[in-house]
Amino acid sequence: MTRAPRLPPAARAILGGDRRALARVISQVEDRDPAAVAVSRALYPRTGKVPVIGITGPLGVGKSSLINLLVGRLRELDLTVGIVAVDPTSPYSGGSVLGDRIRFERRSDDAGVFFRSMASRGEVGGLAAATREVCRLLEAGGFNVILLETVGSGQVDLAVRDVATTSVVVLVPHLGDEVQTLKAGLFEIADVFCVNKSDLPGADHARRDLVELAGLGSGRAGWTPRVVLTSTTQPSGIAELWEAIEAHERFLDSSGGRSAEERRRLTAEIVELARERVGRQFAERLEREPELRRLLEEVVARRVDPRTAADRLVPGPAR
Ligand SMILES: Nc1nc2c(ncn2[C@@H]2O[C@H](COP(=O)(O)OP(=O)(O)OP(=O)(O)O)[C@@H](O)[C@H]2O)c(=O)[nH]1
Ligand SMILES: [Mg+2]
Repeated sequence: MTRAPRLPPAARAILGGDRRALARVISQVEDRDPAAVAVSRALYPRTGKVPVIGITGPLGVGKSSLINLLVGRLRELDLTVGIVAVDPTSPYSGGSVLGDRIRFERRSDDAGVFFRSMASRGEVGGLAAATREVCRLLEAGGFNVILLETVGSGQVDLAVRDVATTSVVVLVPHLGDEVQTLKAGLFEIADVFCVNKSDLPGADHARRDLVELAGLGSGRAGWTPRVVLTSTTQPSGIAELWEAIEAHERFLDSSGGRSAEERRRLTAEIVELARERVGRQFAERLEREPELRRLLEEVVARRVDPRTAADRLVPGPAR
């Protein structure tokens, strides 16, 4: 008979619903404190089952307001919710993140809701891996649904696809140039389009545009993105937004896409972690090892080009 390996105390505390332990380990993950590694490792086999919903879109479209109402809806459905807000610049420094914290703190007496904001500290690399780890910790802490807010700024939203099971792209009426941006990037990641601020004029027009755009794409693996209108100031569409998200989650199960997507995301995570480590090792070696330092000097002197030098570090077919 095999015994389950003993869990580190912090992992046991998290599984037992200890929110302070959860908060502490999340901080360690953010700080890349090696203390978190054993905890994450021990909890990993118990994760990967809850939906992670990415809520992304340009600045100020109402992502936090939507999350606030979605949380209310999920609590009505008796689901517990972990929320991660990824701030691409700096957290706790005023602005909307601080505002979000204050808003969410009103729910701080509700043990079914846990809010956390994370800093990317200007580096996109590593962010997806850290965010995934935090989502897994929240899952281990017993939350049924994870909501992930990221500001749409190119690379960060693309990273959302490496974390979320369903990605919601939030927009507002009068898309204009945004539709162009969508074609370039956000469009590829959307499982659900949410036209928020539908209390403002132009919402129906925006919906028509998006439905048309959504129909144009081949749809990822047979899914045509849903388009939902919402307003948080004159609350409407929130139940529909959750239904659209659930429909996509059900689609993942019925189409077999869930495991394929998880496999893709985990591949991205492993590659990201390995790339980070290998990159650091090579940078150190180029400084330290005499032979590699000479190679670097050759590149600096323009006698060897960077690609040839990289080929010597990592032999392989040129691409
Ligand atoms: N008219 C209208 N205004 C809204 C609606 N939802 C949000 N707002 C307003 O839009 C502003 C931004 O809302 P947030 O929820 O902070 O938006 P956000 O996308 O989280 O913003 P960032 O995190 O800064 O990108 C606030 O002033 C909200 O009151 C809506 O449905 N209708
Ligand atoms: Mg926000």
